[in-house]
Amino acid sequence: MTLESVLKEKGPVKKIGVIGMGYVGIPAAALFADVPHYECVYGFQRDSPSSGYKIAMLNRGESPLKGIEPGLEELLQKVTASKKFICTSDFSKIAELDAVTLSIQTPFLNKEDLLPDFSALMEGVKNVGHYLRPGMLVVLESTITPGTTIGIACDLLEKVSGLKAGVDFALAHAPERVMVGRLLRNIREHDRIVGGIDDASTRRATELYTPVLTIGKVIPMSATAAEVTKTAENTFRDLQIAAINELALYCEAMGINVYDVRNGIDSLKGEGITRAMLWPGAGVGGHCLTKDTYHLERGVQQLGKGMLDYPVNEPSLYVLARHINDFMPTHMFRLTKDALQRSGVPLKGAKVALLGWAFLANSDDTRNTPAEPYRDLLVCEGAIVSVHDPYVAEYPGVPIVPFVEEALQDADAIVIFTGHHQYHTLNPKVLRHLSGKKHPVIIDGRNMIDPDGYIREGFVYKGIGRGDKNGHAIVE
Ligand code: SAJ
Repeated sequence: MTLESVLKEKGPVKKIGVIGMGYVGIPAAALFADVPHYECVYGFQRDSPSSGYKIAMLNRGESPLKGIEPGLEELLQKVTASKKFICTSDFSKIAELDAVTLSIQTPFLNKEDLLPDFSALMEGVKNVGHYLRPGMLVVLESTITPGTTIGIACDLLEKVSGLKAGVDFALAHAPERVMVGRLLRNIREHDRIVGGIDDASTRRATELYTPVLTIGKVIPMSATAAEVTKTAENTFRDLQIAAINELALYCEAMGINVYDVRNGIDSLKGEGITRAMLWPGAGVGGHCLTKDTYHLERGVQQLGKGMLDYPVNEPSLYVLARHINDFMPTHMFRLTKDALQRSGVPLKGAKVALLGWAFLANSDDTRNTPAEPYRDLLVCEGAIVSVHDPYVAEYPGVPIVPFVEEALQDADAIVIFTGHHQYHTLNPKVLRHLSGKKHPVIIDGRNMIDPDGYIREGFVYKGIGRGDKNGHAIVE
């Protein structure tokens, strides 16, 4: 029997399981359950001390996710009321299903060796293997190193189940492309990359996802191509940011305004001309761009072993981009140190108001925030750092003050690290009054303020990419 005939015998996809009730799995399960011809969807969640609470919450139609997710609660209410969605910790129910997707986090163990921790995902794969039956489709949605689907995931499924991938069951990778705050919209409207280990698997996974797409369409390819697509789409974004960050550093060194140059380059329009200019800043955080490059690199090292033709002794452009972006907090530190020197304040004992701890403007997401290495450098030099963030209430080991005035009080230096809306309205006169200093320092890491207003107020100003202003005369 071929896989095609096994799937035909199984009949169309009707019963679905989603493993991992997180910000990817919950909306995915709710959307599957909302498809009329899908009979039922199980959301699988381990009944662990840390996250077992989600099971009861979800079965009440409540979302355990933080933040506003338009439409999600209503959808959960609807699909739980109709009993089309049930959250359970009973993984044996997998045996009844036609398709199972896995949306389990693949964090990095530590920043040094940049090796991802696949243990949770592989635990999920093993659970599926235990209950795998002929004709089932297994889909990995987590972001994974290229080669994982056809490699360790396939091997583990076959080992535990005794079944053969591509013969007895279908296997695919369909990477998630959701962003917090627009989960349902992203799943419905983004095109969906669907990569099977073979054509029959790709077709089966296409059948699974097509009904949840509204504007988006399925883009079929191989499983490994899908893994490379996902990791490379973030690698390319990180590369674009590094390109403009490097240009900003050059402009500072040459005494010009990077935003003049950016506007100039951007003016080159016309057929097929793109420059995709992004924005320079104090650094790159988050859990996507900071790790997906390293997934891609590991993929080519493993899968492409001995096959890669690349300039001898040259570093990967993509890893170099990561290093440039990770350098920006250090550059912010140097700008702060130089400006304090100009205002005659020693770094040791200087009071620094650090505005913005979240890695992303107008969000409370602090994962891999670039503000942390910056703060560490200051603290290491004996500066006293007061952190404010309108969206972040707490962070392990870092006191965060609730009111910006508290951070600004007596500050020798004010450093804008995250582009929160609130920081657009900072007023130089008010800041100088609160700081109480003759020549307070202002460092703009996200192009949030007008330098001239602060320089006129007697501030020592430094901004990323602002070579035209960073050496300004101090107004007495
Ligand atoms: N950043 C810059 N300059 C820019 C853009 C971003 O310095 O021009 C910095 C941000 O301050 C932040 C970091 O990069 O610290 C990441 O910002 P991001 O806008 O890329 O947000 P992420 O990390 O949440 O990226 C996600 C990704 N989505 C998924 O992986 C599903 C990414 O693919 C999306 O392109 C991105 O959201 C998006 O466009 O919102």
